[in-house]
Amino acid sequence: MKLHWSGRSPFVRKVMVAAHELGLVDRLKLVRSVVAMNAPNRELMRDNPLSRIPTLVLDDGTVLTDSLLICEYLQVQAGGNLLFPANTAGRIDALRRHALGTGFIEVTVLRRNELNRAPEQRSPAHVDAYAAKFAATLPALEREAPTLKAKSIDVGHIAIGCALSYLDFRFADEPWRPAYPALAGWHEAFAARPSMHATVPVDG
Ligand SMILES: N[C@@H](CCC(=O)N[C@@H](CS)C(=O)NCC(=O)O)C(=O)O
Repeated sequence: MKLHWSGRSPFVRKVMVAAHELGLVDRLKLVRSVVAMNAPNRELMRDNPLSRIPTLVLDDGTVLTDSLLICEYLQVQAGGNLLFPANTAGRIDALRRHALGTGFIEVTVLRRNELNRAPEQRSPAHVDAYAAKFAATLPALEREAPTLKAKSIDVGHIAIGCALSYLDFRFADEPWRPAYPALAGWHEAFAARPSMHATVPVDG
């Protein structure tokens, strides 16, 4: 399987953590694909017209896009239900936490993109809106800490863990741990997993 990959994408990291947890990482052939919202990658677009990563190309040519779908495909390949609980209540809860974590990644990426624009091109309304959503999500995640601790890993843990590690990678000058101790405690343990160690973000 070919995975359009980048070592700095938190969405790609979700897939890589899942692949490590499921013992499938050796089945992935990583292809470094550079993306930017304002610069479509023509090579990548042959596989994914949306020019987004992660994009997984199966051996029969089928293309899977979106990190959650790719995680679910990997789970099916591995068998079992480690990342997607079999019982309905557990599955809905995992997907609920996944949506919160992935939504946080989306807001954080948008916020960073806006802040990276030249000052005269920035939209103050967007900067303020992203900052407000960012600030409101951290306390919501703090309230999730007991639920996160109740189970070792599923797709919800992966999304929230990768979201928080993305803050450390891109917003290191905005320390979040002092205000959110329960979340910080959970993240410290989660970040110690071999799957997280193996996928530490890299620029370039
Ligand atoms: N919902 C998608 C989002 C993927 C995404 O936005 N990836 C970013 C990289 S971090 C990207 O490809 N951006 C380029 C673009 O949107 O043109 C997923 O979960 O895989």
